[in-house]
Amino acid sequence: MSNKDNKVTEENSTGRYSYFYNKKIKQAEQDIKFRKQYETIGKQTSQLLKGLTIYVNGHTIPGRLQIHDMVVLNGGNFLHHLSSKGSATHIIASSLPPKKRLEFKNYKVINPQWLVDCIKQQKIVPWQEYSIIKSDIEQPSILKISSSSANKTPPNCNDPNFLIDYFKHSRLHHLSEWKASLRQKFIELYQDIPLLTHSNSSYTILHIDFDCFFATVAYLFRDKKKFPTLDFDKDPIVVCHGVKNSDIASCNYAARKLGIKNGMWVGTAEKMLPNGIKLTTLPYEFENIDNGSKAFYTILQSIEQFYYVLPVSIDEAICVMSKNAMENKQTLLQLCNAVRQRIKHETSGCIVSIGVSDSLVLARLALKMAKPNGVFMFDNDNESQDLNDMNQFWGSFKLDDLPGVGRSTLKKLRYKYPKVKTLQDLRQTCQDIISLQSILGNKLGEKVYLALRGEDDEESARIIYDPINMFQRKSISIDINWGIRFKDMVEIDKFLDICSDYLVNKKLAEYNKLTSSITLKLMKRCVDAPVDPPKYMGMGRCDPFTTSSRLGVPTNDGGIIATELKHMFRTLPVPPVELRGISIQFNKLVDPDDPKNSNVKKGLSLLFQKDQVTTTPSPSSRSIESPLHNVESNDPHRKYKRLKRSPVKEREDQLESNQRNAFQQQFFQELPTQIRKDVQHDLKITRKVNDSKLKRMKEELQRRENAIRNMNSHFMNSDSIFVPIKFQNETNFEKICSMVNDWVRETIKEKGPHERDLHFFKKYLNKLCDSDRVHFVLRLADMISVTLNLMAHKYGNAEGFTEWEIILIKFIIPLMNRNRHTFRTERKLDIEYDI
Ligand code: DCP
Ligand code: MG
Ligand code: MG
Repeated sequence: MSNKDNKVTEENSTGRYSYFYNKKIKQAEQDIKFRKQYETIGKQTSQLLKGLTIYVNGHTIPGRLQIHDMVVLNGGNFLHHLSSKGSATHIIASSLPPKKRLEFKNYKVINPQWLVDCIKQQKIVPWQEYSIIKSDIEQPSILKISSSSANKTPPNCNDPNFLIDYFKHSRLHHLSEWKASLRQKFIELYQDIPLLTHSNSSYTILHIDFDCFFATVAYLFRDKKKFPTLDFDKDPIVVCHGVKNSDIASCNYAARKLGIKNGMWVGTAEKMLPNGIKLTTLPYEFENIDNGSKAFYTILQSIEQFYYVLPVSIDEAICVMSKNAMENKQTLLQLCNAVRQRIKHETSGCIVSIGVSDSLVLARLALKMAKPNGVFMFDNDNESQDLNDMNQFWGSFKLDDLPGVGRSTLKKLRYKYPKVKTLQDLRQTCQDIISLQSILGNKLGEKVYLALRGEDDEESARIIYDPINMFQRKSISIDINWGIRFKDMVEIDKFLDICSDYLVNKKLAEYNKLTSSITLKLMKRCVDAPVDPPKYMGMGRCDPFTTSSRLGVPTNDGGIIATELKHMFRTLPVPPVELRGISIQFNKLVDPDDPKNSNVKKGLSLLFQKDQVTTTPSPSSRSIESPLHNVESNDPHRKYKRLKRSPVKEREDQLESNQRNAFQQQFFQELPTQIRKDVQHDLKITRKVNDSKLKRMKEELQRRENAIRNMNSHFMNSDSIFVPIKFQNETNFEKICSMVNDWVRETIKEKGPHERDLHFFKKYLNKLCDSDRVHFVLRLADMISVTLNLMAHKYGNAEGFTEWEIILIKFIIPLMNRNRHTFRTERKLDIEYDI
């Protein structure tokens, strides 16, 4: 009985609901009686339709009574009254009026022949073949690749290869993997070059993007025998997994002229075609897409004028160059065209367009103007740009063309300014920041205000000024929203093991990370959604449930993570059979090579071994050790408890616990076998969680944090704990500072520091870092930076000045960054560095 039915009896004991409820019960009883009568006279019955609930809508052949008998005699439930559509697994109808087609469009509505064929073949035949609202039936994308008909074996989420197969065909999975890998490569390539600074914001930005990338690659690598006369410039072409209800990943510009867009369903696109024009659907060419993108990035990275090639996605990059890198606009245009030519040549014909301007937002808008197959340069300088051109430029964009203006922002702007249609209108209407902030909030208001003036807000500009940090992998996740059909917790636990194995051994290992926080999101079938949604093996309508767990200690131990996931699953109210989708995200990724975490992945037993704790000064490891080893006896609360418990009380407790165990045993024995197994399995997991390494790790961490807190208060006031570090035989830091300052000032004017002096200075800085005194390094760096700034006016061109600049940028700042997470210095080092 469904929850809904329970609710009816409890809340509506009288009235319409109870009438239907009682009627339903009576009819079910009659059906059982009828079946028994049939069996007693020796007629054959079966359990073929067990678990199915069938409702008949309207006139059918065979008729309603015949279908009733067929259903009941074959073990199915016959639904006399459709109280909620979710209560029927199948609706049988011969035809449906348009209103009902709409009403039932998300349900399995089939013609009666399906039932006849099921009984004839004594098996449940696929319902899709018999659907009477066929055109609205979504086909699963994966199935379409591997099979052309629904008769093929359905995907099995219990298959150990299910996850890998799923990822192989998921375009969104490919896109996110590519993006992550491009970001990683960027970090490797650019980590040693100095960051750009805000102070010198005279950069030219080139936003480069392939035109209809997937569609072009699919066309270039099509089966030419199958499409001998296909014309990319004239015929509408789309890339998708199959027909009708699959998404269009990319469509060519011939299709766009007809109103077709990326992201549209194929069925919708087909409706936009004029008579006589056919839509060509081509499959994904993942490997060739990858190759094309590699060629694109290789070419861009080889262009020496580009300071950065910032990856946006597989088909899109932002190239940053100094304004002085090109002589004039003409040479810049020549460079753009040369880049376009090379990319076209080396990708066998893929076209890129380029938007050029002096901010990210303008380059992106210019790119829109450049597409397809062009270059567009926009100069935001009022003096050099003709006012008419300026107005025309802004006037050609809709409000949501502006980066940051999504659907909800658009709605707010339209509500406030119903007459504003273009960005030019908005520029004229919103002359001050206040009015935008009052509609959109402070942050977004400022972003839109600046964007309308062609400037980037601080957050957007981070990609230029702090790309390494921005591109650091912050999380790792998987998202499975198709093919999820489990019977019980045992199956789910196995699946979680596979997910955990994939995330740990493939993803964490690939990026060499540990995780300290997990988020699990489950999609549960909505109460009134059909058990099997129209999209074969899809999610259908679902309610999301999310939970997060902070592990406390970063780890890459698959066992710990799997156990935690199983535990998290059990905290969410999602019965296994109702599960339709799973997402798992590892947040708070940390680097195992970071000395702070060096022991974590090996388990905490090592963590507190004195010689392993390399980043904390020796006194700290001593003070960490002692409370840990004596934690039991030092905990006054525990002592108190122990003292208070009398022997009589202990015996009573023991007795009570024995009784409880005996009762549990008896209770278990009386449970049906399957339920007993399930409950025992669940208890095992819970016990495992309670007793897991993770729990011990969390406790250890807590103790460690307490110990560190104690230690801080212990030596914050006592410098004597530090072993003195000498520079030029001096240990007093103030004196060292003054000495270094004189040395820098003198050598700036000349040829820079002597190699040997510099060697000792670097050694001193390294020692400071090793002994966890990065804040001293910060002070020295700050001092050198200030001196450089003061002397820039007079000695900016001196050899010594450049030398010191290089030392600061290439040695001291990277040294601090490497040590920025060291103990107690983290906050201080978050200071914006202005050189
Ligand atoms: N893509 C996708 N699904 C998305 C976004 C993108 O499959 N939600 C794929 C298909 C696109 C490719 O990524 O071809 C690049 O995305 P673009 O937004 O650059 O789109 P196109 O290159 O297809 O067209 P445009 O000429 O507008 O850039
Ligand atoms: Mg593109
Ligand atoms: Mg793109």
